[in-house]
Amino acid sequence: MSALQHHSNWIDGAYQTATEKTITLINPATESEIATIDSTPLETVKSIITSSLENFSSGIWSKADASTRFGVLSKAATLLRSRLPEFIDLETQQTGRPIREMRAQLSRVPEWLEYFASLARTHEGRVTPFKGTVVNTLTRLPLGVVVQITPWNHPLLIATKKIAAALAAGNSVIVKPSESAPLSVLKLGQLFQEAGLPDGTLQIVSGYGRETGKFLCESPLIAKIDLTGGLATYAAIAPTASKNLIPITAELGGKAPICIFPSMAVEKGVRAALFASFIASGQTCVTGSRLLIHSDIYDEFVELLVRRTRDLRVGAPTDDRTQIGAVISCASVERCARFVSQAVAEGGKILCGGEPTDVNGKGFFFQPTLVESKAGSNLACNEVFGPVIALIRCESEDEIVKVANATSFALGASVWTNDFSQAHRVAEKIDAGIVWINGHHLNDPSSPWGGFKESGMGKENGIGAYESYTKVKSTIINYGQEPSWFDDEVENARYG
Ligand code: TXE
Repeated sequence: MSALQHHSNWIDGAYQTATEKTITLINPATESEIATIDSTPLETVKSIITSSLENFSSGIWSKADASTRFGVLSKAATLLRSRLPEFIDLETQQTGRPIREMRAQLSRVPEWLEYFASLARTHEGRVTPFKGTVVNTLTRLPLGVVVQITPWNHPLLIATKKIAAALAAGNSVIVKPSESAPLSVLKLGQLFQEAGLPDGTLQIVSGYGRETGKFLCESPLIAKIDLTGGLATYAAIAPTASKNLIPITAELGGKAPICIFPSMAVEKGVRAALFASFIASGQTCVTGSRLLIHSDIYDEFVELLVRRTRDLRVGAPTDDRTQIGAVISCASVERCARFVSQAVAEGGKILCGGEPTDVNGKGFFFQPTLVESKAGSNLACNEVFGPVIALIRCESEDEIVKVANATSFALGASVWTNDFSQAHRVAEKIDAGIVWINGHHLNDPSSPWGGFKESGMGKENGIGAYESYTKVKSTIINYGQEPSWFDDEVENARYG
């Protein structure tokens, strides 16, 4: 029997171990084993779905009034805020991301609970301008049992975004967190119970994506899938979901361009690029992974950027001074290395970094890397999901826009300029779900988040996310006194 702490599934209001079969979690920064979780067998997943369906049809949450939902979600926010340090520690251990990043990110997560609590309390139905003596009301109902498949890069933030929207709308929720970083999400189960959420309304199930996740997504009994993950995962689940008429919100990959124009002070642009590109070691869907720099400032900009990148402090995530932590796995390090060697084979020039590294001989680290690349090359078009950034010299505004739009992804993009007209002109032409002007990574619970093209469909955040967890019911009330059809008087009146 392993001496590691086991973190069980959260099912029907209790931590329950589903199986002898476990998955061992590794701290990516130290390579040490940190805990085990269930690899939940399919029979158990099946009974969890049944139990969630019972929870939904009981009405205990699906028919709870708005003020109850508001109260529970608000209390969850307060509890989370008071327990942030334990969540931050877990997040740092399981992701290998620097503790200073996790502090900054997690301190904002309660806002998602507060925002969706408020939406639950304030969102109103509508009355349409229906013709005649009719009142037509539109009310929003929860969908049913919804499945959320979440990733390892921002485990708590992404799961909380999705859970908050779904619960606010009255759904019963089954979350399958990433098998690489599920610990903080599993902890949410008890927190919601303490906040007053009825048992069985939120189930958190561990396991591999291709087993547990796949089984959940293929169930015809569920009402929606909300996925943040890779395009391959979307492609694996979409055919069955489509056959079962189950809607999917999909937040997939990205290849965000950072467009730097000459009016931007070089110093400021460089700081912006460092933040956009290297936060989370480049493992976010909106990582500024392509720097499109106007040739008027290219040389000066690149010279300073290279110097600053070399100064970034790679180190132990638990050290407050560390700026760059680990990547999630050994496979991730290998993927970064493959991208670098292919970039070189395609004529790219490594300006700094380019190699795997370690901290005290351990860990899955990759040096912050800048590669001068050609538009259209592998590194310029495909997602690395690591700290390997393509630098592309562009001769004009038009070229920057053209290159920015020349990938199959369209999630995030940022435009850096002090020319007000140029900012609007370029932002308008960039095909992406999120365009920042003089900013990057800016996120708020009220602001829709999601991409176009192969970056996915649907939105997280905002009123739209809440509404995507509801279905609209139209009730048509006739208060007229006219005689009914098949009455001669009526037929003559209409056709006479
Ligand atoms: O994602 P996966 P991975 C992108 C990024 C990255 C690539 C692969 O490009 O390099 O995806 O990362 C579950 N049925 N993003 O392999 O596998 C899995 O268990 C149901 C971008 O880590 O998609 C986990 O819970 N579920 C993204 C979740 O999907 C399945 C963040 C995500 O894992 C499944 C992460 C299946 N068949 C990766 N297969 C972002 N947008 O931020 C896997 N899963």
